[in-house]
Amino acid sequence: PKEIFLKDYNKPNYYFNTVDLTFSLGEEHTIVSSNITVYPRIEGSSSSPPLVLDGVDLKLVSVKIDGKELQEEDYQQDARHLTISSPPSTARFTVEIVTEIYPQKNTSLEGLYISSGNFVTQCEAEGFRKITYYQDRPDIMAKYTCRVEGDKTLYPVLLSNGNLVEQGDLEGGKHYAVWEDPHKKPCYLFALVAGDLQSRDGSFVTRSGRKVALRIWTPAEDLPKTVHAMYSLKAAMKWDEDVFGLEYDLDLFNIVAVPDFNMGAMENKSLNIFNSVLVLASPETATDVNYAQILGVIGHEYFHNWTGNRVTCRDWFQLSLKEGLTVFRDHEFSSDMGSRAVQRIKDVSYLREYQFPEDAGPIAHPVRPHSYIKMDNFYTLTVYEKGAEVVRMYKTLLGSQGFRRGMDLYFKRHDGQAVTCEDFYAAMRDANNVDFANFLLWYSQAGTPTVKVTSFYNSEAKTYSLKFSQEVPPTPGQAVKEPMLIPVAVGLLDSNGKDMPLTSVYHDEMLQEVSTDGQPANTTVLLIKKKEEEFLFSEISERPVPSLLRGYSAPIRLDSDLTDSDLFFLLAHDSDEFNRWEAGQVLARNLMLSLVADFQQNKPLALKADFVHGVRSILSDDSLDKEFIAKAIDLPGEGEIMDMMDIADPDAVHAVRSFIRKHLASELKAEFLKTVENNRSSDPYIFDHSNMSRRALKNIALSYLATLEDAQITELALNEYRTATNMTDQFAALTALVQNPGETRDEVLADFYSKWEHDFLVVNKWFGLQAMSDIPGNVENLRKLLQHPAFDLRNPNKVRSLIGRFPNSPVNFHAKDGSGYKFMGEMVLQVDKLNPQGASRLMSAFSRWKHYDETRQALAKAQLEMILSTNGISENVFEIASKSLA
Ligand code: B3K
Ligand code: ZN
Repeated sequence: PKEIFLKDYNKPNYYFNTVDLTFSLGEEHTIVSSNITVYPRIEGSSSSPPLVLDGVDLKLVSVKIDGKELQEEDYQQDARHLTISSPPSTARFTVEIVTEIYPQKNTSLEGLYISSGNFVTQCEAEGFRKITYYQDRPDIMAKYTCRVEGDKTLYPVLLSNGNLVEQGDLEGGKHYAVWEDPHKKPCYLFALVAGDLQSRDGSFVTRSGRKVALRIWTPAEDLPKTVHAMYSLKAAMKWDEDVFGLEYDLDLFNIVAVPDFNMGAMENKSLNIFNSVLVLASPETATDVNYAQILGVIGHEYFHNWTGNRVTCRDWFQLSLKEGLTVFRDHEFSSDMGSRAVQRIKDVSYLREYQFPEDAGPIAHPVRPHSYIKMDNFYTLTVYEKGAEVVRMYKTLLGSQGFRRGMDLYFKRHDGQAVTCEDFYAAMRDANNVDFANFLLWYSQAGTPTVKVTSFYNSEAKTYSLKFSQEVPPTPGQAVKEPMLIPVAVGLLDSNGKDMPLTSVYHDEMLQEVSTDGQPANTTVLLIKKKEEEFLFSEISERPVPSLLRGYSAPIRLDSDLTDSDLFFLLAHDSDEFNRWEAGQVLARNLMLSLVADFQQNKPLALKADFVHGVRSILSDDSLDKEFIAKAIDLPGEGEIMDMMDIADPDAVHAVRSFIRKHLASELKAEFLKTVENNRSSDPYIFDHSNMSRRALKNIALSYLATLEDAQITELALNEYRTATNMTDQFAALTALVQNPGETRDEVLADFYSKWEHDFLVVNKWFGLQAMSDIPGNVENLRKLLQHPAFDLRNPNKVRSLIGRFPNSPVNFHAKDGSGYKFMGEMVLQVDKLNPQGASRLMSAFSRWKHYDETRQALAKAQLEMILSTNGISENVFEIASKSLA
């Protein structure tokens, strides 16, 4: 396998101007004809460089240049390329290529494939080369037309990018449609769908008066479940106009939902293709979490129209240019549609639970990676989630208006271009006339920085000092790191819990006025630029409690000298809601880590009264948002705690987390029962913040209560399960009940399946719930479920539910007998034969194998070695396995 490096980027020798494609769809094979107008990058040079086209799994039928068929000596072919040795040295020539492909046999789900009898494409990152020979790289941007021909009965709907310009009937029961996309695009944004689908139609009038037809396509029986997706699309279109001044640029926007899809969704120009789970929702079948994800992802793909499509990436190393930015935009969108604080809590929890471990293990890579073997392996949490945090930091540094100026300049400069992360940085810098020099290190240095803070109050001088020191840990290939620019948003609380006015601060021997520009009142952003920095606030009349890293202003690990009593104080008073939650999390993390140490030394576990008291006071504080309460009383995940340990101990962490949950449930039983009672409702399901919050709070209370394994509670939960009028409540009750092994568990699982066996998305929830279960020896249940009639190794959602979710139960995945690792090792190899992308994603379960004890390391290593030594593994799996073992 060949490793590709960012430093080796070269401009292409040829550009493409127009691309005319014709697909003749068939049951045995599909014929693809492509007609490309080509021009050299350097015009008029005497000898023309070869034209190298990418192509994989293609049968070449013919190649013509300027209408003349090439003879075999005029080109070379290998497993990955078609090279035309000496193309004409004219300013412009045409290349016509005919290939034959086999979508019916394509289980990799990239290129053209079949899902539920319909033709679907997925081209990002490098799937277009499985359709035809092409320069498959994002800096080749061209105007496309696409003619699709197929059987009229089997494929009544024929879609591609852009506008429908012609359609009609053909002989032999066939028909055709011609699509024309007026916008230049890279081939990864090409799409085609052909099948028996129906649409929900809507419309949106842009602020400049363009009337856009909106269509969401699904099989007929699923159409009723597209109401929420249509609502989400309109909300996203409006939001992008309001917040970024960005309008949609065509008269038609299509979304197609398909059941077999490798990831969540794909932003193909005007023809977004979605995994059904991110489109279809009804109150009876989808949870609040599903509804919120649909809103976020429909937004995300729509927002790509500007951040990704109009302005795209020069090369795949720049992926975060579009993904980090678009994730940031979808987070902002979801914040504006719901609760900003709660959205921030969700996003940060996710980052810490999953991205931090990635950034600390063998696959750690910068937001802009330096090299890859398979690009598909780099659609990572680091590129997406840490990338979004990097964009958020620009906004924190520049303020809302400054950030908007930067975005405006970015589009003004680069519309229609394929650009780099430096171009984005330069637009932000130039629009604001600021220099934030070492900020670019966020793109090139991997690893989560740790920032230590110590504070000192001088009661005589009335000054308060905050001393910071930063450390970026070594990561594979990057032993030594430089200090980065870290924005730390800070407020100081007085003894009444109110924000102190901040007037001036000394830094680098200079007295500066405090700027709270663009920040909430009395919050200032301190810029940590060097390894060590001190800031001295003046006119501080009493010892304050500092609220540090407000809103989580940088993706770092903060290590402060706050005491438990400071943290309880912040939990009760901080005006920054995120930091109120965070104070509780720090308390919980400290508690969990100290109990883990007790557990490891066989000491009895005990819970401090002030912790129980803290949870009780949050739970009974009517002034708080209910979803905030639900988040605040939820303990940090097991992954987050293990990530903080030198040697992760899944058994200890699980025992401790379960102990605290059970103990809280018994101490606060009355409060939890009251919470369930008070937040029940039999009103029809509404997806809005107040109803979601109510359900979230009720359901977390129920989940705590169910840890008690008490007959009365089981009855209560069963009753919630039976009387639930929506999936959120029904699934929450089911989840609560199946925590404990036994007859009730088996019965209720069987009941749920028999209720929902006709609905594949609900059945996936059922698989997922069982996969994540902590009940002892669960791996045997999963092996049985692999044989279940509803399971299918070819469908990525099913694989993700039943196999991909298994590591969410660390006790079972990391079982000391190695049974979990063995199961996963076998599954990786089985899936790899069908779908390398899916297999490689499963590998992430092993990504921190060196972080466990020696016994576990040996067992995990044996699986990795077994995988790596297997003949015929994909490049995708090879890359992750070999890097994990390096
Ligand atoms: N851009 C796609 C991801 C494509 C992944 C290819 N392996 C979805 C998204 O991030 O919007
Ligand atoms: Zn994206």
